This record gives sequence, structure tokens and C-alpha cells, in this order.
Amino acid sequence: MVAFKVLTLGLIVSQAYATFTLQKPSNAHLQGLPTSASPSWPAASHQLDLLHEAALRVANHTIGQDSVSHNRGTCTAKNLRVRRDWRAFSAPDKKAFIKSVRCLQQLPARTPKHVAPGARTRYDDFLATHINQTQQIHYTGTFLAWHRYFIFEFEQALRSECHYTGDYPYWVWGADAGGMEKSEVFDGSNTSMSGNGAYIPNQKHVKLLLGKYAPIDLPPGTGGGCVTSGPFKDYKVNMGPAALSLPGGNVSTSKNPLAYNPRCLKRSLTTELLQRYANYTSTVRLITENDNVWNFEMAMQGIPGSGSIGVHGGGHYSMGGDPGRDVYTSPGDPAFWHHHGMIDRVWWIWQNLDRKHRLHDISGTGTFMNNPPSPNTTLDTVIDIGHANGGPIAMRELMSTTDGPFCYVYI
Ligand SMILES: [Cu+2]
Repeated sequence: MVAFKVLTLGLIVSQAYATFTLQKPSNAHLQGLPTSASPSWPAASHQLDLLHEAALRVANHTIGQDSVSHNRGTCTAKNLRVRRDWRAFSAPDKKAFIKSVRCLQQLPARTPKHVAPGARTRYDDFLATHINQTQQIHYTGTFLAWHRYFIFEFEQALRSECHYTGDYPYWVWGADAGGMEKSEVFDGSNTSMSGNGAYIPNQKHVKLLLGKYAPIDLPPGTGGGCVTSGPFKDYKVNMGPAALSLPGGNVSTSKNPLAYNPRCLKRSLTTELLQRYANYTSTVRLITENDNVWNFEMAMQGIPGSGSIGVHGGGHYSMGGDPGRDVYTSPGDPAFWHHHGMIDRVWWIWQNLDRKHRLHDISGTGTFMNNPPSPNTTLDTVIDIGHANGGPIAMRELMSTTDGPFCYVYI
């Protein structure tokens, strides 16, 4: 088992941290597309649509043609799947997705007891893998591709084990910057991923630890207790906490985060974090202002010392509660899959806007902020999501969503 260090999404700092420089976009061929983000959220929302449409045009023209994958050509227009905004799902579509997630939460685990004694369900197999590998999959060269594979194999499990036939969803953070309580993902209805946690008055702020940097202060949100509504109100988070940031500034860690520790799902919806870090303007800025994958993935996760936790941290911490504020245990919140659908969508847009340079662009090493130092991640680096699903796979197979094992686009 890995040694569990206290870390949170914004942070842990290494001396090896490279200097961050913003580069000017160099995509002159993308005529008419925005090259910088509008400060107006409605205008930036429209910009995001334009960037998405351009990315989709490119992706549709290159299906099955991404030469670095050894499985080249197995994706065709015929077997292409789509991923959609949760708001574009009909009520029956939403219920079908929710039902299949709940199904996975009832099937028995495959993870052996000696690996994760707390894994009780197939859903927990994914949670245990994420807890176990957290320090090798965040602020690393594998971050984007690992999570792409992780959510894809989750989708595969929903399909093959729980008879799901619908599309994979994504959560548009910017759309909820006016109030997460009204979000179709979080409104607590029977077509949501459950709602807010019970209101706990007078909660203190959360402080994200930042090593030598000043901690990042996060407001406590509007809930704090157990989720009281929606399809997951009786669901139990079976493992963790591993490094759970608590209101008041403490971090909760269990001796063995992979041990069985069933407890309610807690949330504290924090719209302010979407407004700060994951609004439409921040999303478009991420896509248009980062011209290489190092800058892109660092801005997405929040550059240590910058005071930002990026759209990735913004989305995660906006759920609040437990495990929403625990990097390791975050897949224990069933909205994780919507959030990482959006993360993958943003990467997909960014890649397709300059496929030649970005499709196979990898930067970083195999350890969190290269601490401890480890070799660079390359196309040959093999990742493995353990007992969750799938098998070991090389990074080269994971760079395109329309070649290799994948065959999907975002609409
Ligand atoms: Cu993760």
C-alpha cells in the first residue's frame, strides 16, 4: 500500500516545481475562433460552444486515423459513441444512468481483501484504485490520460455489468455558477446525483494546505451534513477518509484509508468556488491560453503558489463535504463521474484545436509534482487501474478518443 501523505488538490509543493509561463496561442488556422476568453460569462459560454463545435468537426474527420495507437482503425463512424451534457439528458435517460450507477454499488467487489479490505462493491473497486494511486495520477504526466481511462472503464462496467445503454454525461460547471442548488446534477430531485448536505450553521472556512505557500481559503458552503435527498441519500461511502479537508483547517486521515468505514455521503455545495475557479471564463481561458500540455494540465489543476485550484479543483471542492474535499476518496461522491466527464471534454476540445501538436503531447513524471523524483511519462508508460476494470495499457492508446480502445466524441 502507498504511504498516505496529507495532500489536497491545490498543493504539495516540490522544489522541482518548474516555472510557469503563459504562451500566446499559435493556432492561426482556427480562423474566427476565440483566442482569448471573454470576461463576460454569457459571452464566454458562447465561446465555449464555438470551440467545442470546431473540435467536433476536427474529431469527426479523423476517426480511426491516430497512428500512435496499436489498435488503429477499430473506431469507425458506425460504432462511435457520444457523450452529452447532463442537461441534455431526458428524465428517463438520467434515471437510466443513475440506476446503473446504483447497480454497480450493489454488485460484489472484485478487489481482494488484502488489497482493499473496505471494498464491498464494484463501485468500491474504482474508489479503492483511486485511493491507492492518488500520488501517481495527479500533478503527473498521466493525470489526463489516467482519468480518461478510469471514467471510460467505469462506463464500460455500467454497460457490461449493469446493462446501461445510454450516453456518458458531463457537468458544465459554468452553467451552475448562478447557484449549484438549482443544478440538474445537484438539485436533489430523483433525476439528480442527489442534493446538498443537511445545513450545519456556523461552519468555519476550509484551508487548503500549500506547503511553503499560503493556504487557500475556501468558504464552507451551504450544507455540511449528510445528503438528505435524491437517489444516493442512502448510499454509503465505504472507504476513506485519506486526506479530507475539514472546516476549521484540520485534515482528517484514517490509519488505513482502504479499510471499511461506511458513512453517509456529505456535501456542502459551494457555488462561490465555481464562480472563482470554474466559471465559463476560466474554462475558455484554460483552453485558449495554454499552448502546451504542461501549462494546460497545471492550469487545470491549479498552479501551486498561484492561489488557484483550477477548474479541476474548483469542481471537486464545490461539492464540499466528504469525500468531495478528499483528493484520494473523491470518486466516492457519485457526481465525480460527471465532473471528470467535463475534465475530459475540456482536454478533448483543447487537443482537437491543434491536433498536430497536442494529440500526443505528454509532460510530467510519474509522481505528484515529481516528488519524489521519477522518470518522465512517455507514450510507452503503462498505466493500470487495478481491480476496477480493463487491463494495463500504454499511454499511446489513451491519447485519442477516436482510436485505440476509445471511440467517442463529445456533443
Ligand atoms: Cu483523480
